[in-house]
Amino acid sequence: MSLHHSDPAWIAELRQNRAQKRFGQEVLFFSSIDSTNRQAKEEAKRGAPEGMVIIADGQSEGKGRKGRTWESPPGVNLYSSVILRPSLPLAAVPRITLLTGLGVARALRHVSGLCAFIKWPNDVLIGGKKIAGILAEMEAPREGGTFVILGIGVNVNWKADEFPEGLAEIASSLRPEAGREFAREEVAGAIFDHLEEVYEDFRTEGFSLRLREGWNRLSWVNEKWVRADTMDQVLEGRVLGLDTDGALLLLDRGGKTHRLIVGDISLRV
Ligand code: BT5
Repeated sequence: MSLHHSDPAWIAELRQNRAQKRFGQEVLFFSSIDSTNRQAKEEAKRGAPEGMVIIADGQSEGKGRKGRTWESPPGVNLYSSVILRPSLPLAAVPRITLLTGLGVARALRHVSGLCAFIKWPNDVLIGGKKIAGILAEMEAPREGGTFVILGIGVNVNWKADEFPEGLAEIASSLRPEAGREFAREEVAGAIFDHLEEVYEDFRTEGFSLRLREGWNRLSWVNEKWVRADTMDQVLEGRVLGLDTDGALLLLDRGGKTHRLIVGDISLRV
């Protein structure tokens, strides 16, 4: 397709590597875009198939949760959105976020050999710093065709001294952590492979013991004393792990167990 002529080598490589796979069999690449999640939604509304991936070299309005910004400088990182068409209710989105975290953490371990952990609900950390973030958005148009957009941002070759003010303390990228550069097609390929795997498990077995145990093993917050902001309340307690429904269990000082579905967690020292 003429559309692909100006695509960079790493995208051509990725397409070749994904030709026989489900996630990324079709890759739409943009050298610059506002947000790959926004674009993916548009593609999904036009009927794009499950597994289509939107990738951008840089984003001008990369989105985090709750109106937050995802810093997206060009040329160094991975900004991708995968279109899913699960037959699930809206309430399943938090579980999809958890599964994606598991897939991304496993993929980053695989490509870098580093100990990547999941920080509930949607971050992946290496060395205690945020390397990747996930933004899962579901839409159920009235005319049917429910879809989920899995937005995944990974800091790959971003250099430590290039981080904006304030972010360097809490975030990092694969390059400074591993002391080498990474091919973006490799990072992307590993992520899509691991996502395919967890998503397939989820589809066939639901939120199974195997998935929960896999998640709990890579959880950064389990057994730690945390402060959780759940939108309607702020809680403190020790994290016990995920329960069968995918809620995070928090045991407070008074011995009461709370079930968290959405929110943010910070560690208390
Ligand atoms: C997230 O939100 O972590 C979800 C990020 C999803 C980004 C991807 S990129 C491809 C796709 N297209 C989009 O438009 N978005 C998705 P949240 O948990 O709300 O975290 C946001 C916070 O992370 C910010 O407030 C910063 O503190 C921090 N942050 C911003 N940019 C970062 C970066 N590049 N690396 C690490 N941390 C960052």
